[in-house]
Amino acid sequence: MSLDARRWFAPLVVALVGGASACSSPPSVQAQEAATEPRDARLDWWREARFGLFIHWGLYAVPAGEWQGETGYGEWIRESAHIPVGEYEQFQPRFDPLRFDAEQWVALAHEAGMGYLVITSKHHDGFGLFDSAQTDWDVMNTPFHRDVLAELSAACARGGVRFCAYHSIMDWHHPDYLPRRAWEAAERSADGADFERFVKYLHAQVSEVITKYSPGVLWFDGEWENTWTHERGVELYKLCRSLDPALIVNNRVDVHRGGMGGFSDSSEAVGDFGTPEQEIPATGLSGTDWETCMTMNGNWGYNSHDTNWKSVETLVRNLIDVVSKGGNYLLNVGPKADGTFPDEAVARLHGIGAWMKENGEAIHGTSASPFEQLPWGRCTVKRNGANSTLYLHVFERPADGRLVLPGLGNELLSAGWLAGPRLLLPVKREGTDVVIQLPAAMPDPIASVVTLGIQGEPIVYRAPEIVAESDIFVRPLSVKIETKSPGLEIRYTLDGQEPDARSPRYERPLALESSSVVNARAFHEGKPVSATVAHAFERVEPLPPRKPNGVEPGVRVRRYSGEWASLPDFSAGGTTSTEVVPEIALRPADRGENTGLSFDGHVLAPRDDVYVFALSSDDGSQLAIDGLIVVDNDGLHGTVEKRGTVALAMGAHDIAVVWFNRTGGAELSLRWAPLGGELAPVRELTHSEW
Ligand code: H79
Repeated sequence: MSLDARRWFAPLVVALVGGASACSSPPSVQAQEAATEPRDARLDWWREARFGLFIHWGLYAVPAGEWQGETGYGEWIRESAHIPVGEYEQFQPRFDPLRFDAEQWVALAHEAGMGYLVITSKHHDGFGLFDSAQTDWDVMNTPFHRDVLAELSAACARGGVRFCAYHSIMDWHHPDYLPRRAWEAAERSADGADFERFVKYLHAQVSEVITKYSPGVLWFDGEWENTWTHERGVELYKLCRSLDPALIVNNRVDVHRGGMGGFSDSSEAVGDFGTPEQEIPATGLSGTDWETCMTMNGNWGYNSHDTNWKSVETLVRNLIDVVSKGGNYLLNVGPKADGTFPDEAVARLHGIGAWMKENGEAIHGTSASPFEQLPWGRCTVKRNGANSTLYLHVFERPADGRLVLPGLGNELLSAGWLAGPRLLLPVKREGTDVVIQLPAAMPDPIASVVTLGIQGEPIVYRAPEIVAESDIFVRPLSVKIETKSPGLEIRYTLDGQEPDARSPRYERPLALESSSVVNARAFHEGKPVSATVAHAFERVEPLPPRKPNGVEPGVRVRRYSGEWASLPDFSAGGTTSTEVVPEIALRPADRGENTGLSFDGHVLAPRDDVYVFALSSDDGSQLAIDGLIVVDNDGLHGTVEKRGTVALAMGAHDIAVVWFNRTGGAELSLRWAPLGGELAPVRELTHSEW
């Protein structure tokens, strides 16, 4: 399932167009069914684990970050230092990590409380740490001559750690991989290179990794180059799942990852979890699985000069922070060329392990905090039969020793320390808050965990959220009011009044028929327990249809060339060619660098309605309907989808899309749907005579 399907019902960028018609009839409401999706049980073990070890190991460990006197390199050394392929290949006969001991690596991960490890079967340099029948550019052709993945996957099976693999799509070694680095084009000609043949090689290697080593996760990367496309991502994802239906695949298999933030921004995207890199999102994303990957120092691959190590305190608190937001933490080690982990990494794994030994229960199998920010630390939660346990991770003891949980509606059981002899702590209720009294001395300087037992699932007094696909509508609009706590009731009004105990209770999505302000508030046991939230929805007049004459099938597209950082004014001229095409999409010839396209024609609205347009592009693009900008997706960026809405009367409307690409990946796709419908490509386009 795509990451975004569950976010579809979120507030959208709304293009308010057409005359807003103030409706005089009173607001009316009718029932509609809400669609819910079960979360995929395939991910259960991974969600339970919450913490994993990333291992970046390969030939780059031999130079250890140093080349010609410069010491700042890591696993990107071949690209960053412009090392010619023939010179880089000289690291292969020097790879002989005689101290490698798979059992020891797995034991270090296990003792740190990690449930899985992800090792580079192949990084961007193309070199494989496994026995591949597809190439000699692998570990079997080194003096070491041992299959690292085979030894590690076997040790994982014995050591209680799930084995997983990272496999780079980008490949700086395979002769068929494209594009070439600009700096090596002269000495490594791209003549005769055939990317389709590379894709076959990639599929063959990925099949080897899956069938020989049974990874729990396949973690792709290097998907951002212009040769990789959404279609290729879908194919690769399907290959993985066909070889092992239970396999978990990250979202970098597709092109929609949305930069280092890591969350796919298209409902088309395949991949099972988001991949923020070197960052922790400000909040979780409900219903979306994600994993933050992070280095312990500044590099993924081993760099002997990198002393920028994070403290054990930072690493443990990062783990807690991530888990309190519903994510996983994948912490990296870059082993040395002798086969051992750097001493600093071992010391940190031991330090984390010491905390996890006492407190692992507050991490493993827990889910996101039901509270908004807590000033003293973080919270994680676990169901426990009919009851729940809140794990309160105290980073900073409040000066008065009062640990306050704001607005907690449950019956309380007991509070106490998680670690050590589990001593009880005094807990009391103060109005809707719960207060636990802490002693003067805290047991753990990194994070002291207090457990609080409560009856049922957490009921936290937070304001509800009003969500709809659009703020404007033509036909009845479905509006949801959501609360994070199942134990709360929501009451709402449509007449501008603050909801009270007599206001209607929200049970299912509202269907608004006229312009209304929805006011909503949470109640518990008959009493209001949150602030009131309000959201205005407007019934609008749709834009009248155009009357184009002499229409022909297809849209007109003009091609331009130029080096831009944002959309230029194409009307200024400089067209290189013009033709009529069936769809607003790129053809292979459009994917070059420094190109621009401008499409124009007519689109046929099948009925009076508000239409959602989803415009996805790399780099920038913009959509106008009847001369009004509906989606602005401008700027230099990877594949990003943006949406907008517009109210259209049945009939023909002018459509214009402009797009440009500077370097790297090139994507353009436009889909649309009436409100509540499923996005589909815009078809049956027409254009008028010149
Ligand atoms: O394997 C480690 C790194 O070697 C690899 N990912 C981690 C897990 C990595 N490759 N590149 N980078 C990290 C940084 C690259 C960022 C960019 Fe982009 C690629 C900037 C532009 C293209 C990602 C895609 C951010 C924007 C688009």
